[in-house]
Parts: sequence; C-alpha cells; structure tokens
Amino acid sequence: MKVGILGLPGTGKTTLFNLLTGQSVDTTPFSSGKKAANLGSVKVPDERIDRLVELYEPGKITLTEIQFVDLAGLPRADEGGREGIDELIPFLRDADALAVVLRDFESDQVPAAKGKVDGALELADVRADLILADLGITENRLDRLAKEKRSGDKEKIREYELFERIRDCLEEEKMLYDVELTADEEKLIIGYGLLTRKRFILLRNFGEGADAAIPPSLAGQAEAMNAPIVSMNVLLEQEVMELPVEERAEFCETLGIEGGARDRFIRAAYEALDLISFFTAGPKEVRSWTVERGASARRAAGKIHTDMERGFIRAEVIPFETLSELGSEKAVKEKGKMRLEGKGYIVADGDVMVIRFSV
Ligand SMILES: Nc1nc2c(ncn2[C@@H]2O[C@H](COP(=O)(O)OP(=O)(O)OP(=O)(O)O)[C@@H](O)[C@H]2O)c(=O)[nH]1
Ligand SMILES: [Mg+2]
Repeated sequence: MKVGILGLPGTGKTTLFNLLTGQSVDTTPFSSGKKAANLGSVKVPDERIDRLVELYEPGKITLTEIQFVDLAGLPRADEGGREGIDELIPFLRDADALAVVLRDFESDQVPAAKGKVDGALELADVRADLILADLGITENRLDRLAKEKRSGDKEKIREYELFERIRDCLEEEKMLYDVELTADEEKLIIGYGLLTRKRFILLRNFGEGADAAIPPSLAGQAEAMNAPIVSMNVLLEQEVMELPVEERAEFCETLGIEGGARDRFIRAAYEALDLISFFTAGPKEVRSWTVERGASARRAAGKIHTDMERGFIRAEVIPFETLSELGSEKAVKEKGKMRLEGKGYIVADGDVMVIRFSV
C-alpha cells in the first residue's frame, strides 16, 4: 500500500516525509526540484499492540507498514507552468491514496501562491491540477478508442462511452471519486491510475503561533471530498521527535501543542486506504498485519505466508477486545469465546488469529 505526498512547492512535503519515515532528506526550499521521488516505509502505530505485548511479553514486536512517496511540488497554476505535473504522474499512478499537504505558514523563503497563505485556495489549486492531469489521460484514451471502436467491437464502444462520461465529469471540474461505476467499469479504468479517483488525506501544515483549529473554508472542502484532515505544525512535530521519548510530553506542553500528530496522520492515512489490521500473537512475536476491509480469512492467511493460503484449514479467532478484557488466551478458551472460522470468514478489524494449515 502506497501513499503519495503532494502539494504546491514549499508546503512542507519533504519535512513531513522525514517526520514519517525518520529519514533526513534535504529540505532547503525547492530542493526537490526535478529529483526523483523519495520513498520510505512507515510502521503503522496501533495502541492495541501495546496491550498484546503486555499480555504475551513477546521476544519480538513487528508492526505492519505502509509506503510513502514524497514528490516535488506541483506546478503553480498562477504561474502558468503545467509541464511539471506530467513528470510527477508516473510516481502517483500506482499510489493507493494521495496525501495533500497544504501550507498555512508564512515564510520569507517561499512566497505563497497568489501572495497569500490560504490552505483552501491551495487545495483548490491542487484539485485543478489533478483534474487537468486526469483529463489529459482521459483524452489520450478517447483518441485511441475512437479509432479502435470503428471495427464495431462492442467492448470498445462500451469503453469509449465510459471514458466520455469520465471526460464530461472532469470538464465540469469534478473529481472522479464520486462517480458511480460498476465493478466491470472500475476494471476498465483501474490501469490508468486516474488521480482524482484515489482516496485523499489532507494535511494542514500550520506555522508557529497559529491555531491548530482547521479554518472553516478548508474543513468544508475536506468534508465535500470525504477526506480526513489532520492539522499539525510539521516542523515542530519533527523537533519533538528528535527529543528523547521521556522529554517529549513536557516539550509539547510548554509549546501548547498536543503532540502525537505524526501517529494521528499515519492512522488517518491507513484508514483512508480502507485497510484493517489483524494480529498474530504469541510469546515469540506479536505482530500486526494488514488486509483490505472485507477480505476473507484465507486471503488474510496469504498475507502471512502463501503456504497458509494454499493449505488453509481454519482460523482460530479471538476479537482483540475479548482478549484484552479476559486477559489471556487461556481465559478466552475457558469461556468458550474463541471461534473457529472457515476460509470464507470475513476478517474483522482487531481479530487475533491463529491459522491452521497443511501443505
Ligand atoms: N515556518 C515553517 N516552515 C516550514 C514548516 N514546514 C516546512 N517549513 C520550511 O519550508 C521549507 C520547505 O520545506 P520542505 O519540506 O522542503 O517543503 P516541500 O514541500 O518538500 O518543498 P518542495 O519539495 O520544494 O516543493 C523549509 O525551509 C522548511 O524548513 C512549518 O511548519 N513552518
Ligand atoms: Mg520536497
């Protein structure tokens, strides 16, 4: 699973990337330039893991990860440059979600778009950029299909009509995530990686002294996009992370910030991807795993090992809440609360599972 980080130039994307991944990529203004993308993986924090560690005292703890890719700034619509985005698109095509970083801080190094710092305006700019990028892809496809459908191929005609619908939507400056598509139609467009069809997460990056509350204009847009929005001072959160763990709480209190925004953002991204976690737990290792919501027990088993998927017999399932409440696997079993589930069982978020298999 991959999340692309994008936004206008100098909004703090690379600073965010460093905060998330612990890397130290150069963040002098405009340093990203035309460099290739930065890629890093991030462990997904989960409070439930802490409880499982308490219960099992494992030798090893492993957290599930998601990938983040940090890109150069989008061309600014008010500066007329559009060629830059074509270079970014290949990095975004296979992203499962897009995190848009919106700047809400003054800086003499990086002038704001339209001379004014305003997250809502920036978001409108980014949306316009993405819509234009999708329109480019769609029109290319339509050109090809126009030739291909001349043979009278019903499939091609159907596909042409689908892309026409998509083009009309984009021309009305609408993003594609709201368009209702059948499963078959979805299959036809999936390979094109249309950007406005992806899920979005918004990050408002505010500067020193600013209020953490999200301005109503921005909150309204986020709601219309059905996108979670996290508000944080990325630079400050980065400083917090550089401190030893025991000093962080006091530092945050002094600064009047909540702290933990990094984790909140990662969780928001994870949830926007519509992923759920299940756990495996024992004295050797406590571990979180990721599956798409709605996945079967057999598919979940395959996340652990292909042999487990192939030779799946059954899953022994304890919901995390039950295990946490009763305090041990033994107590759960004594109360008859451990369930045996077959391959078609739909995994629930927080299931603690043992997969029985034979190959
Ligand atoms: N005041 C302030 N400055 C910030 C904040 N976040 C980032 N900056 C500064 O803004 C400049 C650019 O930060 P980057 O993280 O490189 O921004 P970017 O979005 O990756 O920039 P490009 O990749 O060039 O588009 C750096 O000098 C950062 O220190 C912030 O929250 N407050
Ligand atoms: Mg950058």
